[in-house]
Order: sequence, then C-alpha cells, then structure tokens
Amino acid sequence: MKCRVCRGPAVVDVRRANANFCPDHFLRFCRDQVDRAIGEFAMIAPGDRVLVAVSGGKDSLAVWDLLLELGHDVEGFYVGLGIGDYSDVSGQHARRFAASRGLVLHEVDLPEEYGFDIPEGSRAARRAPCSACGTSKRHLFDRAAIEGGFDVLVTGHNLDDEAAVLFGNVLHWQTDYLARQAPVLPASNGFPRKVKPLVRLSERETAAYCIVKGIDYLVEECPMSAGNKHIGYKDALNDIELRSPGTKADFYFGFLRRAAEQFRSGATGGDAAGLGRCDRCGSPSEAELCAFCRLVDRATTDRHSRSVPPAPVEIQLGTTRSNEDPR
Ligand code: Q46
Ligand code: ZN
Ligand code: ZN
Repeated sequence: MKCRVCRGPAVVDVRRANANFCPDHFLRFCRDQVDRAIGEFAMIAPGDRVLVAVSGGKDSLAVWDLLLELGHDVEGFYVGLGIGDYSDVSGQHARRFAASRGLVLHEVDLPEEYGFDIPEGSRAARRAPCSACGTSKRHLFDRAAIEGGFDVLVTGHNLDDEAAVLFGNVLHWQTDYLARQAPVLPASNGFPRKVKPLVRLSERETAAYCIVKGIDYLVEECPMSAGNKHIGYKDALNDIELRSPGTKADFYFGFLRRAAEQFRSGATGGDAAGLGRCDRCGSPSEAELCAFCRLVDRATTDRHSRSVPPAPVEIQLGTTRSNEDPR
C-alpha cells in the first residue's frame, strides 16, 4: 500500500477517495477537508473567536486540533454530565488535551451547578437519556458561546453523524427537521452561529487522525447510548458504504446540493425571530420557561422526593434531529 501523494508506505486507506496515505499526507488530507468545509459553507471568518464543544472523544479533540492547525483562535468547553465513570474519564481526556497544548478549557458540571445528572434528568422527565442530555448540552453550549462573546460554536459532528441524522429524517419524513439540517446555523435571536467543520470526514477518519497525531481520546462509548436509534442508522449506512464506497458522502452532500433548499422553502414554523425569552434564564424560548429550565425543575424536584419510586424511562422512537433549536 503506497501513499497516493509521495509513494511512501501508506498507513490509512480512504476508500471513498480511492486513495491511501502516509501519516503526513493523511494529516494534510484531513486539514484540507476541514479547510474546504469551512470555506464552502462560510463557517468561520478570519479573526472569529471560536468555542468548541469538547467531550474528550475523538471527534471533538480532532476538530479542536485541526482548527488550531488551520490557525483559528479556539477555546474549549466541557460539560460534566454526571454519567458515572464515563464522565470522570471523559473530563480527564479533555483536560489532558488542553493542558498538553496550553489551551483554555471552560467547564460546567451539571450535578454541581444545576443539581442533577443525566440519569436523574432522564428519569424525572420520562425521556430517553440522550434526549435529556441533548437538551442540557445544547442549552449550556449556547449560553457558553453567547456569554463568552464567541463568534461561533463548533461541534464535532462528522459525516457519519450527519448522514445518520439525514437517513432517520428521511425514513420518517421529518420535513421540518430536513429544512433545518445544515452544516451551518447562522446566529439569530440569542442563538450563536453553530458549525460542523468535520462534515467532510468520516468517523473512521477522525479516529485515524487522532491515532496518527498521538491524541489520547476516550474510546469507550457512553453507557447511556443503548436504544439510541442513530447507532442503528449508522450501522445500516456502513453496510451500504462497505459495498459501495462513497455512498454516504453522496447521500449527504447530494441532499445539501439538490434537496435541502426545497425543504427550507416549504418549511412551516421554526421561526427563531418570533421566539420569546425564558423567564428564568433569558434564553430564547417558545414557553415561559425554556426546555432546560423545565428539565432542571423536574429533575431537582424528583431528587428531593426520594420516597416516590422513580418513573420508568420511556424511550422515544421516530424523532430524529441533530439540533433542536428552532432555526
Ligand atoms: S453523552 Fe448524552 Fe451522548 Fe451519552 S446520554 Fe446520549 S447524548 S450517548 S453524544
Ligand atoms: Zn505521502
Ligand atoms: Zn431557561
């Protein structure tokens, strides 16, 4: 196996590009893909202050590293979710990465600062853990970006994540979600600009990037991910990709090029400009209290009424969206 660029020994094959790369040229390939995504979708302008949501996993550490390599001004933000050992270890990975490069990592600990953890929030709200977790992370990421004066919030969603969300939205014809699925959400009405610079890299490629670059990321999956339907969608797409390399990228980028606009022009609701403010925290909200403040209330009330047996968690099926802010 030889590198497509220098003909030296290759260590990574990228089947959809029909190419093998040596370590140096693989790293360059990843930088080029991220740079291209940033330019193509106008994600980050020169001089923007960037906040990256960091979990300690491969994607968030890879995107942080890649943005620094590309010369952007990036700080990290980590949320302690209180998911047992998983959260302890994920925090260690995020802190080690930041410390080893002298980077700024902001942190919020959900149990310490809001009085509940994700298992409790999920039980109290009778929602799947990933639903309570998504509500909490979105709220805290948005606030951290707005209050910290950042121009843009980066998440580590990769091509596999975006293709799986798209697949789920198509399977269930979630047309409003299809209208909002994009690698960039512009800033509006109290929401920060949100971007996904890894959309041109697969999960396998971000893992390979970390290994080649010597980035020590958290390999274990979240123990609460059981029942997460995206994992099934990813498996199905991976089966197709194995037989027909490039299908995943065609599916996602074909949607962006040829179909997304049609869903956007036919969309109903989701008008961020018409949103009010949460009475308690001031975040954009359709109701008096935003979804996060309602979750805090339910979870902390539940914690204080220990005599009441916990309600069973209902796993919700059939709703697939990557980002619940109404833009
Ligand atoms: S951390 Fe949270 Fe993920 Fe765990 S509970 Fe689900 S959403 S799987 S990225
Ligand atoms: Zn090479
Ligand atoms: Zn609120």
